[in-house]
Amino acid sequence: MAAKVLVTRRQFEDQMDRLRSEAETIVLTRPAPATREELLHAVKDCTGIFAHITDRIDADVMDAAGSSLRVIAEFGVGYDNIDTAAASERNIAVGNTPGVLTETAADFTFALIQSAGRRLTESDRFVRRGEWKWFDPLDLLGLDINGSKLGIVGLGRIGSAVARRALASGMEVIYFNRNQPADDLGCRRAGSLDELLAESDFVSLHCPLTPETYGLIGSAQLKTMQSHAVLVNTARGPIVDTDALTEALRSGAIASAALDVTDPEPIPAGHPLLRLENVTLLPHIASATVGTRKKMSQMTVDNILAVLRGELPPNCVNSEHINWS
Ligand code: 8YV
Repeated sequence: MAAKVLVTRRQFEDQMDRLRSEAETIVLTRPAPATREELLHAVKDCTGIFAHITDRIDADVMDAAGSSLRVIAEFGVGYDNIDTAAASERNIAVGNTPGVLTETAADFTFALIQSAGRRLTESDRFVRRGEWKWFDPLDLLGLDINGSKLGIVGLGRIGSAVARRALASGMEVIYFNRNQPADDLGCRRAGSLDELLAESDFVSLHCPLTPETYGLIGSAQLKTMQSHAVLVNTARGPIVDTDALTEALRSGAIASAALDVTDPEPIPAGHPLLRLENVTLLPHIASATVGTRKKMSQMTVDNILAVLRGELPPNCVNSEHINWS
């Protein structure tokens, strides 16, 4: 029987052609993510799944696929939507796309730091509403980038790339990491998360979503931040407690936030965050450039094709648990 691959969202056609040349390829093309029922049905008898952040790939999905399933390839570097322990137990390789989006995500994060500091989205809305009547020297005052202190939570690939941009722009950078990074770029390691939060003018989150980082930034942590401080999240929504953040923004406990990721995602219509002026809300687009998304698609297909040929994915997060011999 020919191998079957499920692609859960529309993707670049040249990459789909690469899959089609080696496997029966099913692409779910309707704009919305697959419902749970659709996913459970569509995975049946698949050898590979080309997965996206919107798919919860847990043991039930793996079991619905059946014993043919050998690879789950995530379109992204973060793979918190995949139960990797369940995959390892079933000898299923999990692939991802590290490296290729690092600089793109860092460009975007630094743009958010600058935009939030200088209140760009708020100022744009002010002009569009027709409220800009005259020059006011005391209106829409922001926070300088140069000379400010940036606290990076998670000095990994993307965190370090953001740190390099910040250092080049005259910021002081401190970081908080569980492990000692290979190269800390000469930045100071904060003794604790609280120390980083208390000292920083800008805080940018770059840790993966794990049970340890779920709700890492809650009400107590937001109260530790300075009232002029800015929180930027381009990592994963559930690292921040949304209700606590909404309250901190409303009460002025912090000055503003810029969020590319939220919990829930998307933020539902009518959510109180949508009524606040001091927050920028973006639709999870940190890696969304033509060049980077094309490379991510190619890497995801590379991960699947390797497995169809009997090899491990070139970027495999659970290789030590896989034994196909
Ligand atoms: C992806 C991301 O765009 O790589 C990641 O972890 O969050 C983004 O780059 C997202 O996963 C879409 O599938």
